[in-house]
Amino acid sequence: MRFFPRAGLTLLGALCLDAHPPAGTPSNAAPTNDEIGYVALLPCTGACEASSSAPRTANILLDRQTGQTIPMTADAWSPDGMKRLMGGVDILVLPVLDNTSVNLTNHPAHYWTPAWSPDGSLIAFASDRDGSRSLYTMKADGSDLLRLDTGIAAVSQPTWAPDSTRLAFTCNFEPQNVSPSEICVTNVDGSGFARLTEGRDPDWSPDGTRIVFTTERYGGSQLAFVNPDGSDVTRVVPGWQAYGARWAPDGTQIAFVSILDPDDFWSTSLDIMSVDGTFLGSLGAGFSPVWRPGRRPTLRPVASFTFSCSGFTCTFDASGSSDSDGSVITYAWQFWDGDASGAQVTHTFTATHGTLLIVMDNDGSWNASSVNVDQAPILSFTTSCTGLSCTFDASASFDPDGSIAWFIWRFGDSIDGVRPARTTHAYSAPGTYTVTLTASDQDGVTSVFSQTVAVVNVPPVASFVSTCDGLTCTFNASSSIDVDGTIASYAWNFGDTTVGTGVSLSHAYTKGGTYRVALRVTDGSGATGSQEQVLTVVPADMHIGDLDRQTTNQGNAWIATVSISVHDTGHNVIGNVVVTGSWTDGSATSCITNALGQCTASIRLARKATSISFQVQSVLAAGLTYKPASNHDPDGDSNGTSITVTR
Ligand SMILES: [Ca+2]
Ligand SMILES: [Ca+2]
Ligand SMILES: [Ca+2]
Ligand SMILES: [Ca+2]
Repeated sequence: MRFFPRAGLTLLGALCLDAHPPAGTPSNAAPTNDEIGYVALLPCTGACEASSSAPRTANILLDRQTGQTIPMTADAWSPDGMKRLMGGVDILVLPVLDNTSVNLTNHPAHYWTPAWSPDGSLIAFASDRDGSRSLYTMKADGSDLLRLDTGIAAVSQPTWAPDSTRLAFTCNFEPQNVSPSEICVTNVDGSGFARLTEGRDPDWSPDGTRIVFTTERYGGSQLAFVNPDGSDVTRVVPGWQAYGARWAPDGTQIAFVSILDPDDFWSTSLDIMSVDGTFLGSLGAGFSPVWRPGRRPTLRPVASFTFSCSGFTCTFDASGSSDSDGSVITYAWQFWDGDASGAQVTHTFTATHGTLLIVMDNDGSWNASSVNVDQAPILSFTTSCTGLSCTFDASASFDPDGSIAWFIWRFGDSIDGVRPARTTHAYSAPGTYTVTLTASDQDGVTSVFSQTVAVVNVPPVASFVSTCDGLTCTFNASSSIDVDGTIASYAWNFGDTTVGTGVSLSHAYTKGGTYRVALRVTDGSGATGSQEQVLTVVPADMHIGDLDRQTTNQGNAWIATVSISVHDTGHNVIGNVVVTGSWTDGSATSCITNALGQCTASIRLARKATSISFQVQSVLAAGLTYKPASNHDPDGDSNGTSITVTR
């Protein structure tokens, strides 16, 4: 749930509210309250998406006037804004832009919430170096360590009065936070200890009149003010769920963490308000605000650099950076995979190539410039076409400082796709095409390369086979090929003035003979190929399939009868065939076969004749050839050509 609508408020909108420089100062002079560091919650990508409880975080320093952010971690700043403090296993002091730290404590323990006194002389902090979490001060060089509290179970978050004589802090009088925490104060010499009121996380106003803190007395977690003597506790904005308030250096604004969803620790917004509680805007999801103090209205430097790369090694030169009212004193480089300092640096990258230059002038003003020096892939490809089918090979392409992650091929005929370096493509029609190759390296840096390819169709090759059964022939042209496409049509001329279409078909000739059969095939691009073959068509055979004999007595005479069966090549009976034969007495006879392929020849003989033979002389039928050599008799009473009838 969200307690207050954020409609219309954006980061930039909030920045505009105090972006006006004081009268009489240069237009690009840094105003007060312009720099704030915090832990930003970043949109989650990759592995952290698996866990909603742990978003990606980044410690950044935001320039509210320019909107620039640079990576920077600081728990607190020196009063002049030129050094950073960081707690942890020791207290470290670091310059603004590099991480060459000086260890102020050198004692194995935990150190929390260091705070530099406004006069620059002391650093207060909480530590368990003596057991319980106690309040300490030391000089800014780490000497003269002094433990201030006694009898308090736990201490944290010291904050200095502006005159550097007193400290307010969070105190607990029982371990494990059994009782509510309180705001306590003490003089820097350990005297004047007082318990002010229930609360935690105090921050003393720069003018010394008030302390802002977090309290639970109103329900939930809300912000309140209290006077340094413990009087006049008032809510900042009644009902607003928030914690972690920090005064801006000039005391006119307060940064704080708004609780957007009390059930989700990470659902926070880092917001700014004026001291009267007027909401000024949000910096986005985040927490742990730390203002950078000590800013002076001087002109910002200009960050500028050139670079040149050879493979993974790049040389950078920032000597063109400048500061018109002072001088650039620090050059800090932040690479994706390391840091460097100095006006000229050489860096050998291991992978991606994001580079950020931050320059700071003698007043502590900074500016930044970033560039991705990742080099784009260098592309080329060869083309080899067989008719409409082309092979493209971009395997000679390379990335000078990485590797190519993917290729997109555009073949110029509206067919595109992510494909490997070597790919083939079949065009549907001949022509000249512009082939465009796009490639990206592993960091998303892309290149584009195009060249034209002339695609010429290869005509199809016609080929066919034929088989004939008598006058009926079948033709098959499936052996025809088109190497770069497909055959669209088959046209036949059978050589007897008739034509046909189709890859395979049959045709019945009306008579035997020699015919010139022509096939013409056409591919999808209209190119043709032809083949002609001479075809000899032979009518089907016929032969005698059986001779049978029969005798009939007629007084002193008898009748010899021969039954004749005529078959074709396939041993099918054939009707309407004229069979002519001769008897051994010299007489001739003929008959015409019926639908069963049979006819009979008879002769009347005197009784004294004991036998007579019949011999087939000719067999005649339209379109069929008599083939005597095929004559046969299945029951063996003849040789198929002649038969003897015995009385
Ligand atoms: Ca300057
Ligand atoms: Ca690259
Ligand atoms: Ca073709
Ligand atoms: Ca027979």
